[in-house]
Amino acid sequence: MPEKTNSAPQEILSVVKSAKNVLLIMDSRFDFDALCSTLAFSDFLKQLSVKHTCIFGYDIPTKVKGRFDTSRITENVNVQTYNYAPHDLIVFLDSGTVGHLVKTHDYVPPANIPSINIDHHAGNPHYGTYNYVKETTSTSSALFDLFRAWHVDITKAMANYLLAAIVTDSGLLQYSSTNQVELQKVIDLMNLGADYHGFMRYLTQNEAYEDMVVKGIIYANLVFDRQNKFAYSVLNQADIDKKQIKEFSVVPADVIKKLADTDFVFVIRTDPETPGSWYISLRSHNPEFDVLHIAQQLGGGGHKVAAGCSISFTQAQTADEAVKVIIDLAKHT
Ligand SMILES: [Mn+2]
Repeated sequence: MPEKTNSAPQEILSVVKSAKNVLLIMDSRFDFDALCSTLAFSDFLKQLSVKHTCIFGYDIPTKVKGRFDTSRITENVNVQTYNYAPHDLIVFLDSGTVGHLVKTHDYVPPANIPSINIDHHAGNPHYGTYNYVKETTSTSSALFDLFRAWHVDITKAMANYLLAAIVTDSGLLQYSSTNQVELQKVIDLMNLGADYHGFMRYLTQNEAYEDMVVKGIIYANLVFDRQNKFAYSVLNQADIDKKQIKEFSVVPADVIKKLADTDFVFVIRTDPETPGSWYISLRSHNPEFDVLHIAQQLGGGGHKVAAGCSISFTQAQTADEAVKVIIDLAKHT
């Protein structure tokens, strides 16, 4: 990957300060990093008295709304037909590829409005007019660096947002991205008032019934190829509907990635939000195994150890055929 240059933090700050009406668009792949980076950036804009709007193309999970006040984010906005005219700056947070602003992966930002791209995904092509991409645990971790460089007054609320994103995007401080610098950031955020224990309890000791049921489906459909050191599961929307599950927050591939004696795992899904294709999320069990390479060959993206892509129903009519596509690509990884 060729080295791309980041904009200087002070240059980004002056762009933000001179904006009249900023638009924050949340990435289609909802997670705490996408959400909390947006909330923290919004609080920062409030401090600067910069007018702004936060939009998201989909629903924010109900469980999350019980933890964070997301009322400032307008949900289910069609970002492809949205009227961008009132805005003079767009901020993208946690979008490794700008196309992923929509689940069909074909989003194209308006050409006439400058943008800031703040992110942590490997291979982010620096699609913004201004870019700050740092390979770290989370976008919020990169944002924390910017806030400190900008001498922002990081409130307790902002510290809680940043901490939630760092903790979740690092797999509860377990991924290899969790180094001394990131752990120190957690300490620094706790010193700013962030409630680490409260958030951890909310995350780990508070499982929704729906999530347990979905995990049950994923485990029931688990296929383990011991010889070739991979495993996969299939999560069909029909099986979810049969159990009358309307909403869940399980990240399917994460459920099986700890399986011993595998190089990698993946979950194949049908998702009503991406009709016409299988959605595949891949995870490395062996940290040396590069699943991003597989995803990229199918037009997807992500990280070396956690990546996603889709395969159209015309390319693979059944889940078994989709499995075969992945396995053939994996053989050449
Ligand atoms: Mn992230």
